[in-house]
Amino acid sequence: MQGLSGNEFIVILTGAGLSAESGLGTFRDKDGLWTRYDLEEVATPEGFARNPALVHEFYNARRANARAAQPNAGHQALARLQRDWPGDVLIVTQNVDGLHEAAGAQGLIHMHGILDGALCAACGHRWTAPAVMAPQDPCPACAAPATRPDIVWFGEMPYQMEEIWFALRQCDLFVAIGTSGTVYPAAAFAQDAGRAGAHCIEINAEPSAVTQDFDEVILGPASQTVPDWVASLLAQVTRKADR
Ligand code: BV8
Repeated sequence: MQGLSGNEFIVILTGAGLSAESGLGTFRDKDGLWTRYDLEEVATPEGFARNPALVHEFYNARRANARAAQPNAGHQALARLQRDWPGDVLIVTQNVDGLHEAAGAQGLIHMHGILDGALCAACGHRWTAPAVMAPQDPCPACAAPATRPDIVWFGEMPYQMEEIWFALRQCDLFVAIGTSGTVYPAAAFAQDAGRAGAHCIEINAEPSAVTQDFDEVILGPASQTVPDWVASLLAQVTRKADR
């Protein structure tokens, strides 16, 4: 996108494809998580009620993988954009790993929760999740054996939706990176932003299920396409500053 002033408000939605090159699996690619686990069993409140031990096992394994992973050039480039772009840059991530934070991201919303978070289903208390969580763990605040991963499961309200919808209505540029466009309400964000006048860019390894909602599509691995895209934006700002 050319002709940017540098004051544009940019909202960036990220998905599992951004963390894929950090060694964390995606959900719907070949060998993806949902090809090996039944989503209904491990990512719904009903599944957790039926078999909390299985769900904790699933998230304990992902928490260990995520804690051992490093941010890649895509995460680093987005943190650089937040530092060097004069306008605001908000990252809304569907990812539950901590790789955006590890790369130095500032304005960040984890709309589907975080693996490092634990939540008490009885009193709502939140704390940093231990490496291994188990069904009978007592809540540190109310002692109820009602602890769960602080993750948004299917059928549950994603976090900070009012803030996200407000940002989508205000932004000049909406960019979706590494997400298949199959999970709502995130899959509708490009439509929401485009309807409010934003220019929408999709950055992905392949066109998503909602690719038609975007004005521009950049295909390739995020560890290359995202740094290139960020460099092209910052070059416009630097050129202006040099005048
Ligand atoms: C909601 C938990 C109401 C964390 C996740 C019936 C009842 C209730 C709800 C529904 C229903 N039917 C439909 C719904 C809505 C439902 C939904 O959308 N279902 C789908 C399956 C149809 N949504 C919900 O239930 C949501 N809540 O609707 O509540 C409501 C609605 C509006 C407002 C308020 C309330 C809750 C959804 C959250 C569920 N939790 N995960 C965890 O375990 O991780 S979702 C799960 O999928 C992940 O968290 C992830 O966020 C999400 C999307 O996956 P992606 O990130 O896109 O990953 P995916 O593998 O799919 O794609 C990877 C992409 O990367 C691909 O495009 C690939 O090409 C690309 N890629 C791969 N490698 C690279 C790459 N790109 C670049 N470079 C690479 N190297």
